[in-house]
Parts: sequence; C-alpha cells; structure tokens
Amino acid sequence: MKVLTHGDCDGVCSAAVVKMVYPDAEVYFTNPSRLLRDLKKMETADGLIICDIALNEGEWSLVFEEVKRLSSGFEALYVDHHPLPMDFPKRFKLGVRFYHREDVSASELVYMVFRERLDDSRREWAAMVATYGAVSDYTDDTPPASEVLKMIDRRVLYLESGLLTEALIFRRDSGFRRTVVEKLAGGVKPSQIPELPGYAMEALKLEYEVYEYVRRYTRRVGDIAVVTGLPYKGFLGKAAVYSAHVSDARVGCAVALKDNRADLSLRTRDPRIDLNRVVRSLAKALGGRGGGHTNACGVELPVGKVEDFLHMLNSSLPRASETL
Ligand SMILES: [Mn+2]
Repeated sequence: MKVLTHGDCDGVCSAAVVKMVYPDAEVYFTNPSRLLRDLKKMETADGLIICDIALNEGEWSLVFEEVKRLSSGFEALYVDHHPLPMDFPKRFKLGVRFYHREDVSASELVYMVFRERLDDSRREWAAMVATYGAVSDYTDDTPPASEVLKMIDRRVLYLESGLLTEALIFRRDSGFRRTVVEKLAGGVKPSQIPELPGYAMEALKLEYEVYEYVRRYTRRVGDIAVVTGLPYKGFLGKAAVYSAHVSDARVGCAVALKDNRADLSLRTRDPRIDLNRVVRSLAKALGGRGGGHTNACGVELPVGKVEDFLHMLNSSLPRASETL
C-alpha cells in the first residue's frame, strides 16, 4: 500500500489515519504541482491512496490516467477537500474511488472512509487525529471534528494541533514527517512526540519575525496587499492573511520567487470574493496554474507575470462599495 499525501498537518494526519488501518503502508509526500510527476515515477503497488492533494485545471484527467495505470488489480482511493477544477465532470467512471467534500478536512474524510474498519478505542483516537488536521485547516466547525471538540477541552486540542502544525512548518523533510505519521498512528499525542514541541517553538520564533517583515514591507496593488521575499519558507499563507490586515486591504498576497517561477498565496477577508474561481482562470490565462478555496488559494506563475496577475486580479474584484 502506498500513500501520497500533503506534507502539512492535515496531510500528515490523513496519512496517520490510513496507517492505523494499513500499518505497513509506505507514505510519500507531494503537492498539487508535483503530483503528476511523482505518479509517473512510481511503481505499481498493491494499493494506492492519495490524500489532500488538489487537482489542477487541465491536468486532473492525466492524474487519473496515471492512478489507473498504477492500480491494476485493486481500486485506488482519492480523498480530497479542495474545490474541483472547473473542467471536472459531474459524473465520471474511471475505476478510482473518489471521495470529495469541501466542508471537512482531508483527515476527517479519510477518517469517515475508514472508521468502520477500526475498533472502538482506535476509532476514538483516529477521530482525534482527524480533528488535529481539521483544526489546522480551519474546518473544525462541522462534524466529526466539532463533535470531538465537545468531548475534549478545546484549548488542549488546539494546543496539540498547533504544536503539530508549527513543527511541520519548521521540519519539512520526509524523514521527520514519516516519523510523525508513525507516532500519531501509534497513539502518541503531538506534545509527546520527541523533539516536536521544540521544533514548534523554533517555528514560532521564525513566524514572529515573518510578521515583523510583513508589517514593514507590505505594499499595495489597488485593493491587494502584497508582500514579497519573506525571510523564511513555510509562512506564505499566514503572511498573506497578515498583510491584508496590516494594510487594511480586502485581499492579501504573499509571493515567493524561485528561479523563474513565482509561488503566490492569496487570502481574502471579503466573503463576496471567490478567489478560487478568479484565480484559476487568471492563472491559466497567464501561463500558470492555481486554485484552492473561495477565501484561500495558491498560484504558480512565471516570474514575469506576477505584476500583470496582481493588476488583473485587482480589476476583477467586486467594488468595495457594492452591497451584498
Ligand atoms: Mn487539507
């Protein structure tokens, strides 16, 4: 059994729940822009589960083709909670079990798929692990996470999930991520995983420096707050949120440049803005790709297209004065 998952808290928790059902599963970490490449390099296994990886515009059918190629003799599982590409069909028959809901985290979805396979005590722990993922992805207001939050002191659960989220920002290597999956699957709470709380504290130090940087270097492109060149990796989403607040913009955007490619993370505070929809089509038109949720998404663009993108995005925002 092979598991391909995201390297963040939700992805790691998804893999941990899978591992409670398939203890021998091999876990690999990937992301939406790398998924197709990674699948092409993979060898056939006796089982394949993909968790928490958004499907890209114009690429999803190739991804499913690869998944089908890899899954002769068994049915692969694809579990995700990101909005689907615009060109995704309502119904399709591809020989892949596809579980998709947007109101819960991937870890909660994995838990719902497998909960009947676990005995009572392990099921309770799997629900807890899924809730760590849900808190990290801000989907803890719906069941099953909302039910778990009634059972255990909310502050303790948030602390555990926070430690896990932060530590995974500081240590981004597969080795550490695999150890965490293993420990979580074995019933160890994040605070009890050796060295994890220390890494979380290190991440916090960097995070507060990032906030300081954002406060100082955020600029505006119309109604979009933009910050580029963060001193550390792993904080793009948080920097996007904060940049919008410090400059009182409706959209925040953090940009990371790498070679001739730019990674952008966008957040909006305005519920009338559907970032996912706008960003998907703009990115495509500019030779990039992107998407995510209505209020939070990521984009990959050629470096030279970033300013065009920001100006086009700004002119496509609904006017601030327009009423709901
Ligand atoms: Mn997720």
